Amino acid sequence: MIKNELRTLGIDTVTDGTSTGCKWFASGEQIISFSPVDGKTIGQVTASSRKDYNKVLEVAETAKKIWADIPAPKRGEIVRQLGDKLRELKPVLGKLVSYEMGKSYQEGLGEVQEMIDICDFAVGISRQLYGNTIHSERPGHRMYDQYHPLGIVGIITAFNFPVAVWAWNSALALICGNIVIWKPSEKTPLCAIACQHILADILKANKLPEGISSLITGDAEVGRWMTADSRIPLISATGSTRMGRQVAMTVAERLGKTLLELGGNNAIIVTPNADLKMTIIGTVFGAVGTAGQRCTSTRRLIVHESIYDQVRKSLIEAYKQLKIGDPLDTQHHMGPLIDTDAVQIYLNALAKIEEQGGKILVEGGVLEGAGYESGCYVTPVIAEVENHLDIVQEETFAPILYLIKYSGDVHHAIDLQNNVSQGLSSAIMTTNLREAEVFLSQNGSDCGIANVNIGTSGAEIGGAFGGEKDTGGGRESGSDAWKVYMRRQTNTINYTTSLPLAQGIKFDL
Ligand code: UN1
Repeated sequence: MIKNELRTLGIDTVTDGTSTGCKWFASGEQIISFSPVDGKTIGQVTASSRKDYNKVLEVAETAKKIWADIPAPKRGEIVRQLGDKLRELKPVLGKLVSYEMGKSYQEGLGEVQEMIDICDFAVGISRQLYGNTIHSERPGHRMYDQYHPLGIVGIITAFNFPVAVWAWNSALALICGNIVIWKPSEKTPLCAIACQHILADILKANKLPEGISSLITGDAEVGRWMTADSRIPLISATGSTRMGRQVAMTVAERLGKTLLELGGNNAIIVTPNADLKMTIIGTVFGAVGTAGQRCTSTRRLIVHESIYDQVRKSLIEAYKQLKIGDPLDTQHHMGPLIDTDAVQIYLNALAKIEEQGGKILVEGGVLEGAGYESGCYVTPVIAEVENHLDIVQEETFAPILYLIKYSGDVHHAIDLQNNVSQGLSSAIMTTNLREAEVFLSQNGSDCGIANVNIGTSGAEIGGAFGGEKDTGGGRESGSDAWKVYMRRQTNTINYTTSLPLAQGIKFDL
């Protein structure tokens, strides 16, 4: 189905999954890449063995010194070339993302656009790695802080954004002077291989050595090699809270740094002052986009009692219009879940909703018949629930939307919204300035992202992306997230002929 695209991206359907740049090798287990679109095998990848991993680290150790010595704007130039290449390959890579991961082609293109955007952003930042100048308390002294690269950045990514999250991390890590080692999800290895090829070709054309960007593939065990490895000062990991906790503990034990972007349980508050047309569009896209498999997907809709029945009715109507099927066919709003395990998790969640006293308003189910042979297509669900149910507290990576009623003023809705362990994205639909400002205030939303009259998903790369509490506290992509990829050094220079001590201490010999 995507033979031509694979050819354009330089991917063989039987391929090695370890690379230090242009060199490809691997001696581990076999990973099969299945498309959830039609259940067909796309390719077979040999995963990394411990021996392969050690080789990658050896090459990385040499490359990191060379790369760190290249001036930051010149490193930015490499990232600029990456952005240009991605512009050229956007339709091809977008299609592979759609076919291997199952999101709609539009969303596949959107994901590649995020890669392009972060490259542009990083190029600009490569000339703005500013530190502060500080006035010394001693005469004839100069003080400043400066940022240096950390060395090696390990990147662990999830299947749901199989290319963009690598780009957010790599573009910034690279301009900051780090080299990168990426372990993608074993569910989307070909997307990763495509990205590695694209960057490796650019590095080669610029006569840069092996090891500036490396790829390792495999299961959680391969991830553990990275997290336990003190040669990798920063691990940036995206995935479930359960996975993030493991990563955090292992990296903390060696006092390394982590950047964690974990689960969300994102809500939209709909107040009596909401624009209902915008609310319905924002909610439906947030809940069924990427088949509910974004960490920013809308999971809860917290609606004021005065408009509850109206919103419920409109949503049920909107869900009837949804077309589910091949994500490469632009008529369809929603494609499949990533695999049949994800389907099982969705079915278990539906059973739990009923067991725990929730009421299903829009029925779920697994689609069968022509076009649905992969067994990964499900229907999106709306359930009427109370916020405190155990199942509502969990992040189920599927198109299940919980409808929750609130009464009283906006503070009650905010309390419900904050009353989960996760803290990634949140939104309020209101045309009332007071409600919006209360939501954004210090005692308002406790999430890393808080939007007004926008849904919970689809953040722009220019803002720092991430969240609080069980979401892990990390920030990626825009704003000053680049600082996470660098170490800060404070420098004090004495240009006098005496040696005054700080704090006025006298120490005469
Ligand atoms: C994710 O699901 O891990 O805000 C990332 C969004 C996208 C990124 C989601 N820009 O929905």
